[in-house]
Amino acid sequence: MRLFTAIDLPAEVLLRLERLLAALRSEALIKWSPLDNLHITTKFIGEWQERRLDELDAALAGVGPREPFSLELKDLGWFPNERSPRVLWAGVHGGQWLEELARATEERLVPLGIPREERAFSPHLTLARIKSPVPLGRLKQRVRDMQPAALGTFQVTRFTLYRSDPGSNASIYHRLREYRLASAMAAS
Ligand code: 2AM
Repeated sequence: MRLFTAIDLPAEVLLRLERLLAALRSEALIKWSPLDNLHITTKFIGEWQERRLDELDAALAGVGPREPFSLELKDLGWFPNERSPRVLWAGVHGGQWLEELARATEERLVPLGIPREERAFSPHLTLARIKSPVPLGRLKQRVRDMQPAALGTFQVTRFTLYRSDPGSNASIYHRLREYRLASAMAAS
């Protein structure tokens, strides 16, 4: 199975994203992410054997303890760039704590044989994928007009282990386990 860890979004942020996507979707015929699929990946694990799930679970449970931290969603942009885009994203600003969570997750998984990412951690929400050349002028202009697209700030108190299954249109993500950041647990 194909796995990754991610931060989920609270209901009020999803509501803003729903409105944003409703405004953008009609501007271009590209592969828009279903609302349910939106998440912030902290570590892409890749293929993993089901019989080794407990091992992975134990490693992820050891990622804490750490403070819950605040994360801001704003700015829209294109990967790799606006001229030849493959992904439309919403920006994720979590400062050093988000970086640190991603780094700690990665380090915990190295002893299990899961390699470190070669590319720098670049937190984002994938709003749409561009798989084939289609007219994007209207969408690009709309995205420019919407900047800085403030989508909200929220506290990160946990992260989730996901399984990604291929779907006919978009991948289907299943929540497997949740991991609370330790101080959040102490506070509740
Ligand atoms: P993306 O949305 O930018 O494609 C499941 O595929 C999740 O893991 C997605 O959020 C995806 O990010 C992320 N991911 C990171 N590295 C990946 C890789 N090498 N292959 C597939 N997905 C990856």
